[in-house]
Amino acid sequence: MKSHSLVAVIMGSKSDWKTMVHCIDTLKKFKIKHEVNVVSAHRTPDRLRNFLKNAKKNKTEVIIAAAGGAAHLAGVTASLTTIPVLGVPIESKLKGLDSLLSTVQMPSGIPVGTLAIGKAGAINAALLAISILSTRYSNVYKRLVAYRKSFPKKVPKKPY
Ligand code: RP5
Repeated sequence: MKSHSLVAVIMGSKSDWKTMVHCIDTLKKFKIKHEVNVVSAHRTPDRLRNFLKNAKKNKTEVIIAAAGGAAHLAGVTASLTTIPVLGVPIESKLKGLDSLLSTVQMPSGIPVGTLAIGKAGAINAALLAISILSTRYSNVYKRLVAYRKSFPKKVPKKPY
């Protein structure tokens, strides 16, 4: 396993942390080396450029980018790198619909793998990153398979 972060998580604002903490918790559960930073495409564009320079140098394998409102962070990030970018739309004044559409509706050419709005998307972004890594790292694959096998125990057979 690499000593550098395999997954880099960025978010447009500190206010996104309450959602993205669920992404980080999931990465931690799977013992995935990761880093997390506040990086805004419109408020801190230089920070974004520096972040991507380091991600390239460190051979980061997946980037998770979360943003709310006019959420262009994932798209701009994807335009500046060939590292796969997963987007998490953060809940907003418009219940995250603005964030979802801003993240998911990329014109053809520059893809962003977009997850669900809010907490479910934050967790699934981590799980999708883990799935991507599992094709290369057998220890990650084993943890993912064990996690999937645990579902039947967690899901009751009866609804009452
Ligand atoms: C986006 O604007 C951030 O990702 C955040 O979801 C939203 C609001 O940011 P704050 O005004 O709370 O800093 O860029």
